[in-house]
Formats: sequence, structure tokens, C-alpha cells
Amino acid sequence: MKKALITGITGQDGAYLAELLLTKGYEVHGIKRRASSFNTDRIDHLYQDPHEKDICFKLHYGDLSDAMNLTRIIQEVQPDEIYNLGAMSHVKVSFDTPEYTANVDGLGTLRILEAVRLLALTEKTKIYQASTSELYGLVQQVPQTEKTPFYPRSPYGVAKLYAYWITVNYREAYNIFACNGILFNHESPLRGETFVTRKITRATAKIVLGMQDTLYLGNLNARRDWGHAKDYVEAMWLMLQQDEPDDYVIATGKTTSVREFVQMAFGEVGVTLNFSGEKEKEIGTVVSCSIPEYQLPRGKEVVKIDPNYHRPTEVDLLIGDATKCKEKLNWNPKYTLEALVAEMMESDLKLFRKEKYLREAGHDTLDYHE
Ligand code: NDP
Ligand code: GDR
Repeated sequence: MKKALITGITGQDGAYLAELLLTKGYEVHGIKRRASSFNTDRIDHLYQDPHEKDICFKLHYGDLSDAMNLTRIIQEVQPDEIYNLGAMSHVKVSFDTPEYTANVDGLGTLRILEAVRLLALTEKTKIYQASTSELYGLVQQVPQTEKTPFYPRSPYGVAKLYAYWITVNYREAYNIFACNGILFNHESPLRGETFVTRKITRATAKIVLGMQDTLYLGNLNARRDWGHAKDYVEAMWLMLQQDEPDDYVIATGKTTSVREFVQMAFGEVGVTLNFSGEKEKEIGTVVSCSIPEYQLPRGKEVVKIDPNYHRPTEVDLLIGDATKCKEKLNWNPKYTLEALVAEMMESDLKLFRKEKYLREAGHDTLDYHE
């Protein structure tokens, strides 16, 4: 039985990857942070009682800022594969916490690589590093490939640039099997609530159910190459099954603006939106609503701009070319953007219908998770 260790197992990708590896027969170990409230919602369904025999899913307390802790866990687990997904992953927040972001996202990667080296596991342990399309930043060339120059535009992007190169360096210097997956944005019903897609699908669901009035957003013109997290974790695994380590772009090859994503989300619930107004004062207004239950009158303003969501430096356009991954790894994504938006909307509608029902029945609910 192969053993995998996942940092960031409580996050979106960690949860999907853990599920995938368990179905492939792995013993899965994950590092979770100590928090003052539960932070394992996304993986609770995978939990196994440690008192049972032959458990194949185990969590360890740890943090990417703590080298001793990481080294001890890696020594204990002796993993065949490490997936380093843990990170302060919010680009806007990285402007507020640049040093912390550098420590966790940049040096955290070094700590993992160095632990593998010091523990003499370089022959045994393969490493996947969660690199990102944020490395490209200011547009140099589209579509972006493994050869496109990097120009990160946030403390997050710069920290991940260090992580990318230190991974390459340890591969070359110490012959470690270490790969960078340069993943473009990928989303799902498990996406963190403050990333733009999930913020939009949650707000759309709440607006049509009468639980929220307005969705406030920042830059509607930003364009992203959005795929489904389930497809992307498959590519992570494939990278570590090859004979040679390498770096790969994972993307859909299509780009969509934030504004178009909003229109798609509202479209899923039968609402057509029109955007007009000056750049900083653009407003999304209801043109029609085909589902009577939702009672959204024509002309209702449901989307507005809040400049607080603008970033000091923005990444305007991302569109990736995943030819190398498709050809070498035989990677075949299954989801279209339309299917992704439909799944996210269905999930958030279900979530907030339940919350509304409970509230109306007199129960005091906080955010309700399934
Ligand atoms: P999430 O934000 O959903 O998850 C991040 C995970 O990292 C969480 O488990 C979080 O724990 C953990 N974490 C945060 N800080 C630390 C720390 N100091 N020590 C240990 N763990 C920590 O991210 P995603 O699942 O979306 O992304 C996974 C990885 O892929 C990240 O590295 C991200 O930067 C990268 N990436 C993501 C893309 C995307 O579109 N999703 C695209 C390209 C790269 P907790 O739950 O306690 O907060
Ligand atoms: P991103 O994702 O920065 O690409 O990083 P995010 O969803 O946060 O932003 C995408 C684009 O939408 C614009 N935007 C807003 N973003 C947020 N979060 N909130 C808003 O209200 C809003 N309004 C407009 C942003 O300006 C941006 O242009 C994600 C993360 O998962 C990273 O960890 C990962 O590396 C990259 O994707 C690839």
C-alpha cells in the first residue's frame, strides 16, 4: 500500500485529492492546523476512528511554518508521495499578510524539500508542489505555457515563485523526484467562500431566495481560466506516476471574465442580468426572471462595485495551454465551465434553501455545511 502525505488536506484540493487517493488504495496522511473551532468540514466524511484496525486515513497536527514538526511527521509517515497543497492561498489577503505568506507559501516548501533531503528519503519520496498561474501575473504572452516568463503581481505570487524555483533546484541538485503543477484557477462546491466564483454562486443563491440584497464585487473585467478541482487533482496524481519528474501547466484553454461568470451563475436560476455604467460604478440589473418563485423584479440592482475588493496590482488575463499535460500524462478533464457553474449553483441553492427553511422554522442557524 502506497503512503501519501498531504499538506493542506482541509482545503478544497486536499479534500478532493484525499478522496481520489483513498479510492486508489493509498494510505492517506494529512496535516491539519490546530484551530479554535473545527476546520475539517471538507474531509469529515473520510474520517476513520483511530481506534479501529487497519485505518487508511490519518490526520496529524502541523504547520508549514514549523520545520521540526514537518520533519517529524515525514519521518514518522515515510511517505511515497508528498502533495504540498498547504498555503495562505488568497491573493488579496497576501497584500495584508506578506511576511506570513512568504513564510508559509515560500519557505514552507523549502522545509518540506529539506526534510526529505535530511531524512535521506530522496530516493523514496516523490513531491508535488502546488504552483500557480499567478506566477505569470502581468501578461507576457497568451496562452501561457511551461515556457512563458513569470512576472508575479502579489506577495502570494512572489512567494509561490520562490517555491517553484526551490522545487526545481532540489530536483536538479539532489535528484529528488519533485514536480511543479502550474495550476490555473479551479473551483467546485468546496471552493473557499471568499474566492470570487464561490462568492458569486453563494450570493446568487441567497439573492434569489430573498436572503441577500446585493452582491458587491471588485474588478469585473479580470479574466480567468476556470476548471474543476476534481479534474485538477487527477493531474497532480498523474504527475507523480511518471518515470521522470517535470513541470506541467494544468488549464482548460478558455478564459472568461468575472462579469460573464456572474451572468452564468444568475442564468442558472433563470435570471438575465445587464451590466452598465462607468467602470467604477458599474451595476448589474435584472432584465428578466423566468422562475416566478424567485420574485426578482425587472430593474432590481443586484450587483454593485465595492472598490475595497480591488487589488493594488491585478492579474488581468489568464489562459493556459495544457498541451504538454494532455500529451505526456494523457490527462482528460471531464468538466466544462457550464457544468462547473451548474454544480456550484445547485450546491449553494441546496445549502441556502435548507438554511432558509431552518430559519423560518425558528432555528438559529449559522452558515450551514453538509
Ligand atoms: P485552500 O485555501 O482551499 O486550502 C489551503 C490549505 O492550506 C488549507 O488546508 C489550509 O488549512 C492550509 N494551510 C494554510 N496555512 C497553512 C499553514 N501555515 N500550515 C499548514 N497548512 C496551511 O486552497 P486550495 O485547496 O484551493 O489550493 C491548494 C493549493 O493549490 C494552495 O497551495 C494554492 O495556493 C494552490 N493553488 C490553488 C489554485 C486554485 O485555483 N484553487 C490554483 C493554483 C494553485 P486551513 O483549512 O486550516 O485554513
Ligand atoms: P485568484 O482568485 O486571485 O485568481 O487566485 P479569486 O477568485 O480570489 O479572484 C479572481 C479574480 O476575480 C477578481 N474579483 C474578485 N475576487 C475576489 N476574491 N473577491 C471579489 O469580490 C472580487 N471581485 C473581482 C479578482 O480581482 C481576480 O482578478 C486563485 C487562488 O485560488 C490562488 O491560490 C491560485 O493560485 C489562483 O487562483 C490560480
